[in-house]
Amino acid sequence: MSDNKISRRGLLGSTAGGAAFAGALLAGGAEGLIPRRAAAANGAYHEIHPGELDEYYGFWSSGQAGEIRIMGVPSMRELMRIPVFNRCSATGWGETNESLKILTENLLPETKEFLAKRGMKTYQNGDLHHPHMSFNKGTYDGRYLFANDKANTRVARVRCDIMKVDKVIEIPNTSDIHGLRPQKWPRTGYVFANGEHRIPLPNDGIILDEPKKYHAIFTAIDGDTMEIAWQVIVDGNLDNCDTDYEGKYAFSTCYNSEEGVTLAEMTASPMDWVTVFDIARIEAGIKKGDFKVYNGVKVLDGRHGSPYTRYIPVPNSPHGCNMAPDKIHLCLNGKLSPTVTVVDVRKLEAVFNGAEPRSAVVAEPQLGLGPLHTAFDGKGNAYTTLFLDSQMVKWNIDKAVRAFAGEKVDPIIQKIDVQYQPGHNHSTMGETLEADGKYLISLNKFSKDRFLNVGPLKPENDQLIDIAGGEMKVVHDGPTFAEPHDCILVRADIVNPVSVYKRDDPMWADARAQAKADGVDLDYAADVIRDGNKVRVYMHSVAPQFSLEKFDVNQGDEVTITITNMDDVDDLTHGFTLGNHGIAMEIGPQATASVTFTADRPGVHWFYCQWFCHALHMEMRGRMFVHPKKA
Ligand code: K7E
Ligand code: CUA
Repeated sequence: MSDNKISRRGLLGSTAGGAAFAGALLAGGAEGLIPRRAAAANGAYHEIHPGELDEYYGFWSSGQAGEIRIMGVPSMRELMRIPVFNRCSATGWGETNESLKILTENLLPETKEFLAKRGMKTYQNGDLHHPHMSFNKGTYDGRYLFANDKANTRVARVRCDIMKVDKVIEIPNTSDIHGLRPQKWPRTGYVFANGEHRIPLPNDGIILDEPKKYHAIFTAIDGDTMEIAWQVIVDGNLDNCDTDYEGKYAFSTCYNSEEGVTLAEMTASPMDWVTVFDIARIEAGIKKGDFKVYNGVKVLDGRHGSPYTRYIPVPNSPHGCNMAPDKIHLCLNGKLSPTVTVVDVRKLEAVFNGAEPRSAVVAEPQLGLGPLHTAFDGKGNAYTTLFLDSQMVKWNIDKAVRAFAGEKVDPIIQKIDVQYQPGHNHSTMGETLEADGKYLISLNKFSKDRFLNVGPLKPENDQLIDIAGGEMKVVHDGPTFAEPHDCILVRADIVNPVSVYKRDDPMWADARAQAKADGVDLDYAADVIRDGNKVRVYMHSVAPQFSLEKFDVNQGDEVTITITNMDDVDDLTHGFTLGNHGIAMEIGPQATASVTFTADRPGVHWFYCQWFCHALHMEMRGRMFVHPKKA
């Protein structure tokens, strides 16, 4: 450990840490050295020609854009976007009754009340950092994607059969969900979510500027029901997280063991820690009633001295938390420390039984400046992003362990420049037992000069790195809009979405029930049902026509329009846009979608199909007559 000791001063210089950090950040790496498109080590197999399909699905987060993006890898083509926490103009996500139900049904009552006062049903923004797929026996099972919302403390689930969100839950008692990981073994299971920012519990205004009385909270969600199983109060805060391959532990990095609120306070200590959660001990604690209930959730106290957690010191402000597919090594990325701390999870039982916490640390290689995240190739190698150095470093875990034990061996195998300042990286199947070591993605926060100038706001640069040949080679630059923090790369055979919806999909169960109550057959609907000042308009569509060319409502009516797309052809999506009403929605093949609004604009209003569906798509339209209120 001695020659790995970190001096914060040495790293950041003697000036104020923030200024030095920013300076290093802007310095960038060596520029212009990497050709735009190099041949792959073993032939240019990363070239995907027109008509060819990609080998991997990439699921990209989008940070403050609030959505998930589906990419093809290695072509780096963006294939689709899944609206999650954002409002989507194309699909009507955040506007249709079906999406609003999902977005609102698990908001806390006080959130609903707060939003209603702002004239909102749900939040219109989110900050989605970490998309991860559900697991079965240590590898992806293609069922679900889970993702966090750092901005509004939510977790969402995407159904991978249709690539749409089916659950959004707000997490009580905590603030700003950051790290998120599903359990890998035996299956998902729990989805773990880190509340990053410390707040009072309860956060009701009684405690304000008393940071020592704030808490960070770790949440376990049942991935099948999307209900919260339990929460654990911790010391420090919670940044990123991961789980082991035996279903025993979850891990979270803490960059604020100081429990400070200013930059100086948060970075004061040369050591922070990784918090280890013992899942069986926590479950036993729940069983014997060792919890308090806040907002209906069982909350255990996992602070220092509790049987549920251990705090293993890690230098300084660790960020990424990555479990290697060798099932043994957990890598904690130093951020302000040039090191990655490697914990051997086999030594954790001893730590829970009283061994010194650092006794589980088996390596701490010095890799370069600003290590943020680590990916794996399944061959014993790790790839770590160096934010400040603008580099990717490949190193060998076994060599790092041997070096830590005193052997004279250099674990670093190769460093390459990336353009510029990488945050997350990810390798093909790299967070599973099927890690195959073919490709590595570097998600670079800055693109600077890599693309045509588009103004002060530049895209980011997602670089594809070929790692199959043993040597890292950057083979593609891909600009992306704000701000993919993370991605996963899933072998294409694991993901099997349908092309046409099933008519009995639960997504529109409410619309189906209402239609039944109204005596309407959704499949062949062309009905207008009046129910007091509520009007329910039912249509179906077959390209290029809606089943109603016109319908009448009165000013002030609450109108619900429900449309079923009876085309059952692949790729035949219709839409419904109601002019000058701010309404547009997607209706996929065999799907039903609905929207509710108050008809308050007398006159003729055209509706039209906004998804190009037919040669006569422009003719796919109709009229809504709004009769003025009688004076
Ligand atoms: Cu940006 Cu995973 Cu939120 Cu690191 S996190 S870079
Ligand atoms: Cu239907 Cu365009």
